[in-house]
Amino acid sequence: MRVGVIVAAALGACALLAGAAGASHADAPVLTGDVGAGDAYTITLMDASGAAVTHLEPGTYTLVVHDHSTFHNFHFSGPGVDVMSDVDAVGDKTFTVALADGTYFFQCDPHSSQMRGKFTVGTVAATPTPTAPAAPTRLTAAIGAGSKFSLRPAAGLTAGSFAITVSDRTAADGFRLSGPGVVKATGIAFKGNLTWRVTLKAGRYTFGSVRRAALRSALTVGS
Ligand SMILES: [Cu+2]
Repeated sequence: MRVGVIVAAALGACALLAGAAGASHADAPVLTGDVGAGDAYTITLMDASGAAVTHLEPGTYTLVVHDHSTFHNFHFSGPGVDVMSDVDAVGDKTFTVALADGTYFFQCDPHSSQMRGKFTVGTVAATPTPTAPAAPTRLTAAIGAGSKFSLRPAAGLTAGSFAITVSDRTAADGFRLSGPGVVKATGIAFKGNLTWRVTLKAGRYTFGSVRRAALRSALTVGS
């Protein structure tokens, strides 16, 4: 009788330990912190799907940090959590972190003004991330001797903002671009490089010689 009671108590303790260990490791979603790849001043925190973390439910997570640089580090902090990789060291570190309602921060300590991010957990509402305006599509245009002109790329373009670098290598003609919402031309006597920032709409544009309409090509911009 006495022996039976002791065995039951020991089994119960084992089951409790196994349960706690399983909850904190095997089932924990993985978050991946990445800092300083190629010694760049970049820091990111991604969820298991590869998306930037903006909001999480409270719980236990496995934080895997990839620290690629000897002058950056990954420092993660917030309610109940304060873990980091070493600034001098390169390598991977894994932390088990319990996230509670609140705001969490990650940063590179030596460069915290520019290398930082944050996200919210639980009842704290996510702050909407402002979407950065898309970078303009870069095109290269040229006109040279004999009014020989080019625009690259001149196919597969879709409506949006463009930065067109124009190289006008002749004082006998200029480069012209026109179409919906845009009429741009370099001076005939002008020689040199300049950049036009334009918005191209879906439709048909022409580009080429300022002097001779016959020396122009069509450019179709898709929607
Ligand atoms: Cu840094």
